Amino acid sequence: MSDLMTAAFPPSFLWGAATSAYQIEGAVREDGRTPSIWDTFSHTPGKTAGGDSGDIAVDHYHRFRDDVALMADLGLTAYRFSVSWSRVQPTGRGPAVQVGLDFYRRLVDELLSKGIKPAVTLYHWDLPQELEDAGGWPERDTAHRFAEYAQIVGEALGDRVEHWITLNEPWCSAFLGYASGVHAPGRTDPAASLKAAHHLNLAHGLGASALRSVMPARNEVALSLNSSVVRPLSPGNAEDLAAVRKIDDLANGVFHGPILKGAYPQTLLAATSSLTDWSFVLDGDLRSINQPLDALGLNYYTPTLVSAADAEPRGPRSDGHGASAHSPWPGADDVAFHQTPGERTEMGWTIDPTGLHELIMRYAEEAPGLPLYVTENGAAYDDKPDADGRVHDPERIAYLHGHLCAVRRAMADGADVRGYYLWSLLDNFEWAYGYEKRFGAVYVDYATLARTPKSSAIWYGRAARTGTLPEVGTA
Ligand code: IFM
Repeated sequence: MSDLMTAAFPPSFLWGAATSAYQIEGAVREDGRTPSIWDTFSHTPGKTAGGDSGDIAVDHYHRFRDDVALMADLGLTAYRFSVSWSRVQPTGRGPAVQVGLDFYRRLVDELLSKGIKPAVTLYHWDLPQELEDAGGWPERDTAHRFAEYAQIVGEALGDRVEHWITLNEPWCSAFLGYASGVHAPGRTDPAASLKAAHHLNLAHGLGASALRSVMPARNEVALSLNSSVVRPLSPGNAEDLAAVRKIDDLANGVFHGPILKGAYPQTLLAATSSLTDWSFVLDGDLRSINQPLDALGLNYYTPTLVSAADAEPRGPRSDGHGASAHSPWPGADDVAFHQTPGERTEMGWTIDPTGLHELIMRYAEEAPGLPLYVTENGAAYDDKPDADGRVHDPERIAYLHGHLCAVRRAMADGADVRGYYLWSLLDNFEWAYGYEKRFGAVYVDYATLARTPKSSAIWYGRAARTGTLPEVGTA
């Protein structure tokens, strides 16, 4: 066994789990909450597996104290959750509903009373439907509405929450929501998706400033990107390398260009010029977006393998983002996506911890000195209770072990990684896949909503308590 596999993580390292509001809360019609785009989308026939919706989800809204107790029993030290915008600001504008904010105040207080650090994500894909009706993310005003909402939540929770994330995975909001349409609001307009991406960037920048204007300076403001590790099918082939460049711009550069460097990559502007002239980027926008960050969140599941789209397809194709006749990659019809070889999870995503190491090292180099968190990482498996009601998930333990080793290796290589949030605390509503895919460390029986920690939860809890990775096969 290599020394790194047994090397301790620093005592300050956060051992967390992550969730999001629409995926777990339920209670969609309670206490003044209004529909978000995901309520509308999931109630549109044919949009989610089995017609599933988050109406009840795992009823966390009513069971949050039990869920916090579960985390405390396991030994977790951090919890990342998101706020439902339409629970706090039902029309997406104007004054807040206090009862909505009170739910999050109670949740935060419960976490703090158990010694668990809360990390708040302001936007995890559930735009108030009223704002979509007014144009959604392709409409500039949505970014200003987000800043107003950020200020409201910052005022309410900024005294007790240190860790803040403006947006979760804006790539999914922009490109799965407005280009391929497999996510809410289900639009299939490539030009609108690029506008949406810019307005999400602007929302991040304006939201970060709004948070800072009302919160103590010690609080950390970050955002979570599902940055892709893009690899060529044939590393020696110049056309495949050009395909990597294009997808890297559309997956990564479109966000970290303006956010970290204050500019969109020229290669991105050129590759999308037949769709848009980017005239929606107004004077001053890039300055607003390029706010200094206190930390960066990385969400990682699997690498992306691409080639030039040859007339003769080279092997099976898949970009892992669901079936749609419309591509989530605007301007990249000349790129083909391939299945990375190797073992896969239930999502069909290849397991490759080297990608996580690569991603962390890339950010450590591109944004030197910026603290990093893995804000999501995990795997879906077809978990089932055994005759005694226990849920054994050795594959998930192996997945977590491999990826946590990659994190530890990146730290040994000099990256400043401060924490890891397993996705997800509980089995939950996996968007277009409904409840078919189970990502939880805790099993949820959807008939009774009873929670049972899987063996991976016990294993991960041991890691959290000891600061070292238990051997696989010990839970
Ligand atoms: O469930 C999602 C989460 O909401 C965002 N990141 C990826 C997860 C797994 O698909």
